[in-house]
Amino acid sequence: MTKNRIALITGATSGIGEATARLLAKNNFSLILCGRREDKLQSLKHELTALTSVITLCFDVRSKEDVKKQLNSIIEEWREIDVLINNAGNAHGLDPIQSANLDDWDAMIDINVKGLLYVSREILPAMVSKKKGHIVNLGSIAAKQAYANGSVYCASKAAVDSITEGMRIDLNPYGIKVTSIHPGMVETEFSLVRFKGDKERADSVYKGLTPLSANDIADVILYTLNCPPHVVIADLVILPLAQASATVVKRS
Ligand code: NDP
Ligand code: 8X3
Repeated sequence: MTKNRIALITGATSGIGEATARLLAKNNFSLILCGRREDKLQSLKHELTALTSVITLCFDVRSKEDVKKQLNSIIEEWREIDVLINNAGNAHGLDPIQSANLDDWDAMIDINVKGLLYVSREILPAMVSKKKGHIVNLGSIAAKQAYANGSVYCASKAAVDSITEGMRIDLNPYGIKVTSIHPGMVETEFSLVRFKGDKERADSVYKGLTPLSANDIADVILYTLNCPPHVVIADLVILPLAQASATVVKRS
């Protein structure tokens, strides 16, 4: 019997991360689930333990110290991480550059960019020493095209795009795969977080169209993880049929 691969997923408590955890659990991955909501981590662990081995780590990716402490607390038998899915992230606010909230900017840059870097920096040395591994970074259509009132979210995802390209270059000598996934509109808690709990405004984002689901993106992530050893899916944009670009959307 082949050994399960170990996948560490950040942002596993909701949306794309949670759907990916569920799918990988059914496809021969052991899981390290990360997020800030301990209750959600525990209920997902409880559910998925019927399918695979699961451990959880509760930390905020913004804290360099916590990231280090939590990732270093992983016990020996879980340390050989094969797959890192850098998914934790959100948009905070949708406001013009001249009047946006500075705390929203800090959140997006600290979580989406610096958090991804902190987590990667802890995991990569072991992958480099064993010359094996796969990093999947969640970018966005917003990485490719800026849109009105989204400049800093778009910039944070453009930074992820650039970091991903750089990672692929730096890790090329070590045979480590690096994949960027850039979804368009996916209905998750994303808009609820962006609009600070305003459900009506969040729901209106997806009105009159069929958005992608978190499962659609999980399917794509699994596909990238199951390609033959010599194949790397480097950069993928996935849109719902109704969406032609970051801003062009057909609604009924
Ligand atoms: P959700 O809001 O549903 O999930 C976000 C996840 O990130 C949660 O599990 C949350 O967990 C975690 N997270 C947020 N902040 C932190 C933090 N400071 N520390 C640790 N974990 C954190 O959104 P999605 O599933 O939609 O988003 C996942 C990724 O996909 C993000 O990077 C997003 O930018 C990207 N994306 C989403 C799109 C969409 O339309 N939904 C489109 C393109 C890209 P917790 O709160 O427990 O910490
Ligand atoms: C999330 C998709 O278009 O709201 O990254 O920026 S979008």
